[in-house]
Amino acid sequence: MKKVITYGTYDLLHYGHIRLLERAKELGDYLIVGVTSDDFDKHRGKINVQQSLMERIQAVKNTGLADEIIVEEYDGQKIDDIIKYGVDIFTVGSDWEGTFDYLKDYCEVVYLSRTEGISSSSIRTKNSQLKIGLIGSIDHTKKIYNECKFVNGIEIAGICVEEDNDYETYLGKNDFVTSNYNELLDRVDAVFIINHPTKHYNYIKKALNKKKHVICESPITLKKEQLEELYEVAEKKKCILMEGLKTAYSTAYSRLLLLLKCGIIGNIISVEATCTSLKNLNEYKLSDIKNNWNSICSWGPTALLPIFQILGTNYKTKNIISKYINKKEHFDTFTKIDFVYDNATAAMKVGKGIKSEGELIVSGTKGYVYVPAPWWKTDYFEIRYEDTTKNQRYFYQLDGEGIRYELVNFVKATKDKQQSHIILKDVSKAIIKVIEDFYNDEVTEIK
Ligand code: C2G
Repeated sequence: MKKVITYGTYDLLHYGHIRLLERAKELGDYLIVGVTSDDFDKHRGKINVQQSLMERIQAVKNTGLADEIIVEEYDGQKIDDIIKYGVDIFTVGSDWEGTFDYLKDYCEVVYLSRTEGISSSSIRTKNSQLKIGLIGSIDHTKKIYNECKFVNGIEIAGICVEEDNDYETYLGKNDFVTSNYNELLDRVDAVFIINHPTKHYNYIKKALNKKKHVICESPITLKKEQLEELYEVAEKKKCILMEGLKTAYSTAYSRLLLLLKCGIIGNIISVEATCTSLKNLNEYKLSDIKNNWNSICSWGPTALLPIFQILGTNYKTKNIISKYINKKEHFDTFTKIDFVYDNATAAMKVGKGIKSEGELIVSGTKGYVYVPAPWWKTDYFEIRYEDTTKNQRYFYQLDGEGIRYELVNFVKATKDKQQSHIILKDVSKAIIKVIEDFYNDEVTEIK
């Protein structure tokens, strides 16, 4: 009996896939189809897959062409499978021509011509093309602008610039650039707001009232009451209002949260998060300070995220300590906040103009988690124990600092018409409450 094996994601199974499976089947007597696991696809940079592994397996099953279906989970598995299943022929579409020649040491390799004019990407793009507008400074919008190119189903329909000389960065391509926010809103289904936090509330409200979905760089507002109001408007207008906090969407960080929930380090006693960046703040003039993000807005939401997601939002007391560059403008160069919970404690340190080790440490009764700097865009963490032979290291692919996954989540939320569950409203509200208290001067100042 001649055994044939082929692999694929088979997302939104289409005629191109079916033709390939038919021809693969004809090469022998028994066809094994390897369907890629969700993690493996993420690992190899396929982040736009819309169907779950089970849905994709079912679709392959429904073709009636596969005699056996297996799951592909790791690099190099093809060699293992060929040996394990006694495979005679490995086959795949011609888009992979040459890539799998190394398998010739184990079996025959056949590249079948790919069916032109159809692909999962084109179906995904056709299904939903979310027209998004970007608003904010060049530094901030440029990153999002670049990452949008990697996400299916999203298209930049315009950019709202704040400074006249920012035009040039975007013009010259097919970009629509304006300094008029209303003009931008009229062209889009959704906006990504990345301008100064003091402007967020008005910009979000305007967008939601025009029934546009919103993703806004954290902090969404500077007052808890305003955030609650915006959530209500979003609900009334049936729009998505999503927190733009890229760390929350990264695979390593979200897997870490799950492991902690499983009790991998026992009861959690302490969470410590530090985020800093160094800029020569002596150069800041007052006008710069007004336009710039202070430490608490730049880094506060990120540093507070693991505290509230791990320990919850019901802390008993907190103590904010800040060092200012300009107290009147609330421009802190460094802020440290200690939280006391019933059974735990937490601390965050944020700074612009001071530098510290940007690590995340979670301590528990059985062991601790160590996420090395910069923890907010990590692809790696360690679970460490007294008995070091039990230590475990975890690696996950991180593309585009997490922005790419954030955008995928946003597109999905707008398509499903369901707010993303990654950052719960309670967590967002707790973050804003801390920032509001900072602005209300509930702060111990150090000179
Ligand atoms: N295919 C095709 N014609 C198309 C689209 C896809 O012949 N228009 C083939 C691909 O060449 C592949 C199979 O259908 O052999 C599955 O395609 P995908 O789901 O896109 O999977 P892919 O990313 O190509 O994974 O380990 C995974 C494999 O390497 C292939």
